[in-house]
Amino acid sequence: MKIVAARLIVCSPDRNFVTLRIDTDEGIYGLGDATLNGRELAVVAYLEEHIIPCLIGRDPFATEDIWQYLYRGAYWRRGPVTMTAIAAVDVALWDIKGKALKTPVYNLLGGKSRQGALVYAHANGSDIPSAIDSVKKHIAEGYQAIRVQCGVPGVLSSYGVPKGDKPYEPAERGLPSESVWSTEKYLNFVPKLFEALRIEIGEDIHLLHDVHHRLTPIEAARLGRSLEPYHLFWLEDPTPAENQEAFRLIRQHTVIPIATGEVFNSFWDAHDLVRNQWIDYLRMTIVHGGGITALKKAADFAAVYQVRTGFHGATDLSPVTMAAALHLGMAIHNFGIQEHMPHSPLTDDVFPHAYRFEEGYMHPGDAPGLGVDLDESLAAQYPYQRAYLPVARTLDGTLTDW
Ligand code: KDG
Ligand code: MG
Repeated sequence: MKIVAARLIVCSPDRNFVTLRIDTDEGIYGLGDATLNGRELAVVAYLEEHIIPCLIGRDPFATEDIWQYLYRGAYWRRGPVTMTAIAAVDVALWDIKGKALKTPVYNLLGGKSRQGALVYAHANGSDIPSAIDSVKKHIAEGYQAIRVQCGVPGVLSSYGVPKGDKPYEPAERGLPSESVWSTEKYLNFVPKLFEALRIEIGEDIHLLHDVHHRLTPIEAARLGRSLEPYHLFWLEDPTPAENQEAFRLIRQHTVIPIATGEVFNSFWDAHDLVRNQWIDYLRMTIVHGGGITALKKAADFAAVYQVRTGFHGATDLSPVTMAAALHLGMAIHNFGIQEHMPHSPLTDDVFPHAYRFEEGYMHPGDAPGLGVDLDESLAAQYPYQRAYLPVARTLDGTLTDW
């Protein structure tokens, strides 16, 4: 079998998605997600100008060799644009392999290790009562694990909380909006949120929280310690992770489980975190971390240190990535949990898929390959629209981590 063509489909069914389609001489094609939120067209250019010409004529089964060719062969290693482009190729090739062998991708990665993938939903509210309502709504839908984000009194537009009555969506069309941040108000407020939640919903549901990289290590340690009575499933991105050593300090002060890695694009971003057991969950994602080939190795390395996976799964990761994450999550032994932020009904129509949610778990389905398709004529009705993630400033106007 040979690769005969590859092209990008860029569309915006409620939000932007970049999808790579690779075609073979046997009529089988594969899809890979190439969406890098807010920097979408950089990946399109990387693939169209620099990668696709090198793919034509290659054996699509050679996922390892093609990965190495694109990674080592470029000389310039790593970086989100490069690794997203490599991931798109890699995932499309695994899809082709599964379709050609007439089996779901999870069978090529070790077979099923579990019945389903535990997922966590996003609950949010502008204040504590509305956050509690949102959690109860998700419990009624069957979720057993729920991330909770809440408006902080005195802080305009907190992370993870929608501005209107539409579901929360991080990217906004137009130029970047600006939000305001106060560490002190946040640190004083969050324990009250989780105290109220445990009183209202009891002990059984897993609760998670995303700090979104906004604290210093010692502030994060204070937060972790103050949340210990509410036994969170995890505290996510407590501090930026470029300096992996920062997590040592957090670990010295609190036993709260720590998750990080959604912005990592190489396992080297996580190497010290994992081998020192400074984290409990690795959130690297298939689309930004180099694809199934790279994430399988990252997960296996993490398994040696009893670190489990918690793959990123926000709406900016397309249904192709959701499917890839579920296939890999079904197969590896150290799967922890999968983020599930449902796509809009329109996005789901553009990307018909075999995966499904049932009673707190997701199932990748048993279709050959990844089990996701792309309705190109529907996608064509929703062209790309420039969109960005917001930026954040502290109360005195200093730009800070969003
Ligand atoms: O593109 C950025 C989003 O995916 C990110 O802000 C979502 O932090 C996030 C999460 O945990 O889903
Ligand atoms: Mg996050």
